[in-house]
This record gives sequence, C-alpha cells and structure tokens, in this order.
Amino acid sequence: MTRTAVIGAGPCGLAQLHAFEQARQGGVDIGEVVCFEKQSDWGGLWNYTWRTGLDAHGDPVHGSMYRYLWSNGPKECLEFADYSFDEHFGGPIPSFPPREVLYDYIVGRAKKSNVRQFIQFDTAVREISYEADTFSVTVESWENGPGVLRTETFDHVIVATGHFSMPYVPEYPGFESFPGRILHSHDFRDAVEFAGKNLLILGSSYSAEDIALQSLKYGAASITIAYRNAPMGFGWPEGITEVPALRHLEGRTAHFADGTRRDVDAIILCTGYQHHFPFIDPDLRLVTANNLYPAGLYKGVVSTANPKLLYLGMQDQYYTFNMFDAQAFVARDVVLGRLPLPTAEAMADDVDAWLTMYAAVDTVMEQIDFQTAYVRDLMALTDYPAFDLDMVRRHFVTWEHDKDESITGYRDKSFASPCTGTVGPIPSSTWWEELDDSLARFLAR
Ligand code: FAD
Ligand code: NA7
Repeated sequence: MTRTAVIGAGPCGLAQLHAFEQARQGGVDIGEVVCFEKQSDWGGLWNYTWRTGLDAHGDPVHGSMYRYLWSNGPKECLEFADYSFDEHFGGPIPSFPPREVLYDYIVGRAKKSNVRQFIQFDTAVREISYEADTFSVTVESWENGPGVLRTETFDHVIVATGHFSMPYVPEYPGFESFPGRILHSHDFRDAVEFAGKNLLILGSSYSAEDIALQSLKYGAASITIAYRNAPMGFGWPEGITEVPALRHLEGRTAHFADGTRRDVDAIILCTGYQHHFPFIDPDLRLVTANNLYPAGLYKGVVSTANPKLLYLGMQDQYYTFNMFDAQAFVARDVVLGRLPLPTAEAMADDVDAWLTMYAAVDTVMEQIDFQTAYVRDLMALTDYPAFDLDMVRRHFVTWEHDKDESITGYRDKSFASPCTGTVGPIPSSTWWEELDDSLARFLAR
C-alpha cells in the first residue's frame, strides 16, 4: 500500500485531505494518508491563538492572525467550488466576513468531508529526508513527551505548512535604545493595546495597511506608516499618514528619509515573512521569496528537485482557498498516478515558461491576471468542479478599485458568488463602525 504524508492541517492541508477523501468515496484506492499537525486543532492561521513567542511545548507559535481581523478580499473570491457559503450558512451573508466566520466555513467543509480521521494532532514534523525511493519522516508527538521522536516511511510527502509564520525582522539604528515596544506583525494580537498611542508602522503591504486601519479604529492616537520603496497611496482617514523610509531613531523620535521626524510610542514591523522549512533536508527544501511563482515547483506544486515531494500554497496569494483546492486536486492526482508527470526537462521548461510570463508582470492588475491564468491552468488538469473564474477575476479588479475609492469603505461592498450567483447582502453597520467581530454579531448584521 502506498503511504502519503501531508504536513499541516491549515486550509491547504485540509484541502488535500478533502481531495483524497473525495477520490476514496468515489471508489479510488488512495493508500494510506497521514496528516501531521503540530497544533491541537485544525484551521492553520485561522485557528486563532492569543499566544506569541513559544507555544505550550516550547515550539515557535504558528499563528500570525489577530483579533478583529476581517477578510481582506471578497469571500466570493475564495469560495470552495464544492461547498458554497450558501450551503454552510443556509443563506446569503455579506461579502467581507471576520476571521471567526471564515474559520467556521473552513471547518464546516472539513467536517462534512470527514477528514479529521486522517489527522494526528499535537504532532510536529522534525525531519524529512529521502533515500532509496522512500521518505523518512521524523515526528515529535506531544503525547509521548518532549524529545521523543518517531520515524515513519512514506512514498510521497505533501508540505502544507504555510509561509506566513516566520517573521522577517529588520533592524534600524536606535532600535536598541527605543523606550517603547517593538514587535513584528506576527506578534500583533489586539489593537486595543495601542489605544491612545502614537504608532510607527514599517511596510507597505497587506499587514501594514490592515494593522494601521484597525489600530486607528480601536483608538490609536496617530499612525505613521514608513514605506521602503513606494507608498500604498490610499486615501487614509485622518490620523494615518505615510512617510518615506525610516532612517534611524533617537530615543522615541523617528527620523525619515525626507528629513521629517515623529515622536512615537510603539513600532510595528509589518515587514513580511520567510518561507521556512527547517524540518526538510536542505537538498529538498524550497527556497524562495514571497512571490506569485516560486521557482522549483512544476505547476506551482511538484518539486522539481524530487517530484514525489509536493508543496501547497507557497505562492503569494490573491486567490486562496479555491486555489489551494485546485492545487490539492493536482497533488492528489500526481500521487495517485492519475496525472502522469512529464520528463524532468519538460517540467523545467514549463516552470521557465511561467517564470518568463511572471517577469513581464508589472501592475497589480497584471498580477491578478497572472494568478488567474495559473488557477485556470491548474483547473484544466483535474476534475475540481468548475466555477466562474472570469467572475472572480472581475471581482478582484473591482475590489482593487473599491480600495482606491475608500480604504475604510471597501469592506461594505457586495459581490456575487462565482459558484451559486448569490449576491452578498449589504451589512446594516459599516465595517468602520462595527467593533464586534464575533460570528453571532456578523450573522445578525
Ligand atoms: P497555514 O494556515 O499557515 O497552516 C499551516 C499549518 O501547518 C498550521 O496549522 C501549522 O500548525 C502546521 N505546521 C507548520 N509547521 C508544521 C510542522 N513542522 N509539523 C506539523 N505541522 C506544522 N487569506 C485570505 O484568503 N483572506 C484573508 O483575509 C487573509 N488574511 C490573512 C491575514 C494574515 C495576518 C495572514 C498571515 C494571512 C492571511 N491570509 C488570508 C492568507 C493565509 O495564508 C491563507 O488564508 C491560509 O491560512 C494559508 O493556508 P496554509 O494551509 O497554506 O497555511
Ligand atoms: P508582504 O506582503 O510580504 O509585504 C512585506 C512588506 O514589508 C513589503 O511592503 C516590504 O516593502 C516591507 N518591508 C520589508 N522589509 C522592510 C524594511 N526593512 N523596511 C520597511 N519595509 C520593509 O507581507 P504582509 O505581512 O504585508 O502580508 C502577508 C500576508 O498577510 C498576506 O497574504 C495578507 O493576506 C496578510 P516593499 O513593498 O518591498 O518596499
């Protein structure tokens, strides 16, 4: 019997188990599938934790999500093609749900497809190596006590451990004597902590944008965002300003590249994350920056270093859950031999062709088109159910325009489902006014 290891039970790992279970229920012999998850529950980043630093077992905390996090894109752009929001919630819900609602949705499908049977929780993968056509996977299960390792062998390994957990933490002159808190967005949990404070935020991407907005929403006195290359340039509400790069700090005074200065009480480094796989043999390890087409992955999934090793969700993401699904169906069919792989040379050529296309991508709209083309390519390879991909692309374009029109108002817009056609209702309170992010409140809005 073939054995497949899936590492991680976040959205990607769950998508993979779902794909296998679909095939199994269709009468296909899937061999033995084992998922190792180091946390005690599923959902990955969406499984919120208040913890920062180390977890109860002394392992780095995986979670980077915070309280009051709302979907940063329309839910219709990530909808599972085979499990609609309508099905889960029994009717239409607004287009931008908070974290707890999306968690409920992810878990809803995982329960429906009964994938918990595959998962060993509280089990961290410590080492993966490959010899004589076989992977050795060494794990540490908390139930056996710390330091007790066990090694199992597998024919295929699918890595679904995410890449937004190991922070990239730059240092600037004066940090060592700054008299306030300096933290990375990975450790940001509760905006209320910064009520009344003057915040400095570094970065100009999703984390900087969202943490700035929600810190203001929950009472920060002022927010200064320092960009490295280019400002985000949104029409920020009063209280948020963007300035050029930080040069240094003198006490609590931050000095910027344009010669201006600001006194600040705390600094949040929204400076991104690193792909981090310390548990994989260096010869097999994916090495990439955060981009839309990591080199070394055929179809963005199959390792060209060893095609029995597969990675999910390693791209930077406009598309999320539906792209993970499409990847998981590809990975499953490669493992089951239903999707024969071409020669190593042909795989390398295919990767090169995508990298050439990616090199020509410049604008945000071109990035959206590029990832749409990638998802379309994936979907042509398997029986993942069709959905209106052109509609999703249009939604992303509209969403970008909405953000440019109103960075505090774009989450009040509504979109149509590419799976059911249902249009999300407009919520009765605006995102900017609404301080309660609970599932109960959201469904009552
Ligand atoms: P993860 O969710 O990170 O899950 C990986 C899993 O692997 C975890 O459960 C972890 O415990 C486990 N794991 C890691 N290492 C090991 C190991 N060695 N052994 C065993 N298990 C291990 N996406 C959206 O669609 N909408 C949003 O609004 C959105 N907001 C975001 C906000 C933040 C702050 C961040 C960081 C990301 C956000 N994302 C959002 C993107 C997010 O990447 C995806 O939604 C999704 O969580 C990725 O799923 P994943 O399974 O690849 O990784
Ligand atoms: P991203 O999207 O990888 O962005 C990282 C940002 O950090 C980016 O704007 C970088 O600037 C900036 N950066 C990196 N180093 C520095 C230094 N030294 N100084 C200032 N700024 C720096 O990470 P995010 O956390 O925003 O988003 C990750 C995910 O979380 C995403 O999927 C969301 O859904 C939530 P640059 O633009 O290159 O100048």
